[in-house]
Amino acid sequence: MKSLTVIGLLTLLAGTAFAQTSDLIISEYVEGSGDNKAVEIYNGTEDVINLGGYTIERYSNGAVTSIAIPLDAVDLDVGEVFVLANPLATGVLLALADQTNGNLNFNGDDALVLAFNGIPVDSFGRVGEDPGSYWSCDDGNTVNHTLVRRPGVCSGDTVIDDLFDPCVEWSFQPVDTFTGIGHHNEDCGSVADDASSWGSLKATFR
Ligand SMILES: [Ca+2]
Ligand SMILES: [Ca+2]
Repeated sequence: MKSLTVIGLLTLLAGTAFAQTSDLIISEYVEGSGDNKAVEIYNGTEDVINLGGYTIERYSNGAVTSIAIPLDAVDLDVGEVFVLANPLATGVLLALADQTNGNLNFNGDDALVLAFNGIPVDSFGRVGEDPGSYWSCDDGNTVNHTLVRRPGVCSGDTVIDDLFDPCVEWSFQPVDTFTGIGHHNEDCGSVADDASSWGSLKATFR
């Protein structure tokens, strides 16, 4: 048996916990023309997650109270995304949607929160702040753009009312870009290729 210190083992186990996203995250935000609005939600955890109990909350124009959209209680497989769109969106976007809801009608200055049983697990924007027309940074702003979560983001933004700089965790694409909808790329690792999975741990001890 190879020698493996307790600290080494703990490091491996910690690596396992770090290897996936900690909960669902918002992986894409579509603030397009007309009613082309959508949110993509990604399951980067190691477990199938049923979306029952999850909501998208919309906080409009600096409001501190929200309109909640319950997600359909369907199973979201590991590595898969769920797309919520406005029902009046263009057909190309609707074809990519798993669920539609008319309350998904933000327009750049509205904060969104992904919550589970009312507890925030991720957010976009800053609840309680009306930024005018949009939040902005050097790369762009939150109106008339598609924003994709950066691959290195492995946990949600659960502090819903602090400063929001969209450049930190999001990359910008032109208005009405839908080519990234339906899949998400991250480099948080996965169970299959994680060197600290139980399988490789057992192999290490063998
Ligand atoms: Ca935040
Ligand atoms: Ca995507």
